[in-house]
Amino acid sequence: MRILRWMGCLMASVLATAAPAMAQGSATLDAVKARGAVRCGVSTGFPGFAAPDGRGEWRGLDVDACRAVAAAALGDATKVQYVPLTAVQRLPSLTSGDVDMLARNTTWALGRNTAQSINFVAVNYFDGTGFMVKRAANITRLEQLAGSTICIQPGTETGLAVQDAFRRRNISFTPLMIEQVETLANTYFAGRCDAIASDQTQLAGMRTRASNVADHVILPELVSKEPLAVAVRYGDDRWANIVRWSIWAMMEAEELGLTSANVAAAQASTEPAVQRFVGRTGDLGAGMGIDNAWAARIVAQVGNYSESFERNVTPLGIARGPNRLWRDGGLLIAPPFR
Ligand SMILES: N[C@@H](CCC(=O)N[C@@H](CS)C(=O)NCC(=O)O)C(=O)O
Repeated sequence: MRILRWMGCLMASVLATAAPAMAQGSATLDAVKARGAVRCGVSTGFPGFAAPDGRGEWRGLDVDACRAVAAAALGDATKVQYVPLTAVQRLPSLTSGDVDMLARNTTWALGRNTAQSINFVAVNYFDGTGFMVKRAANITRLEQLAGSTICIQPGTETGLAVQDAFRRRNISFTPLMIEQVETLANTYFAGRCDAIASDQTQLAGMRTRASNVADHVILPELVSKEPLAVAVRYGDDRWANIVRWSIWAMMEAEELGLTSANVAAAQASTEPAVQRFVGRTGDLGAGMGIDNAWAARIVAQVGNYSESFERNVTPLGIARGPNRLWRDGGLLIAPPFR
């Protein structure tokens, strides 16, 4: 009996090693290659995550997720068509096939996953719902917002988080729902709502557009967890792999000490994990239907997670906090690259 089990085991491993690492087919990858660009759904613009800079170039942490996928799939991080989407538009745009991926400060939530036929592939930022108020209103605690009017964008998880938080405290509020983010911010700046509720990063991003930043306070309290994740539509697992491992590659690079400045020299590294990552050994790209230099290219062209964070999020005055690597006590973890 034991011999039989042992033989079964041996056969399974022989079969496993006999199977070649095949180039896998992906309809989305084929379409991306034919088009010569990744169509990436992003927000209509808030600094830090996705917004055009003074020269019209898209910048931000989410933009870097799009660029990483373009570097991996097409060899060039600039080969991205950015598709700005409001909160209401984003999920239908992904399901309908208008975009290949969504990197738009979108909370990974069960209902969205199942009801909208989309798969979240990796969290690229751990956020939470917060509130911004006028400094002059002297509000420091959520309870002081009882009976207030709160500006919220429809099509977001924010409304649900605020409802739960107020119900839990037995206080009420009047929501003022506005779809266009610029109008939303301006409505708050003009004093037509007492507070604006959103993910904390977005509040910080909006505040940079205030005529006087110091007039606005972001309350320290967060009322929900909002793991912001990159998503693809159902039905193309191989594309999902390219997208998720591209995002994780930026985290893995940080863990391995690889940066845009040193990744080329890392080709000479004797460290086995680095050799695998840069594609000198192993065959990690082949299983996704791409070449083995994909991860090194992401780091060379986009940078590691920490470089992206410092370039995009640090200027908003936000610390790494939970978005540190797991080894530094944070929540970011890339599964092993092997
Ligand atoms: N993470 C939350 C909120 C995300 C969200 O869409 N927030 C709005 C509030 S400001 C936003 O980013 N708008 C930017 C835009 O519409 O371009 C979600 O996934 O529902």
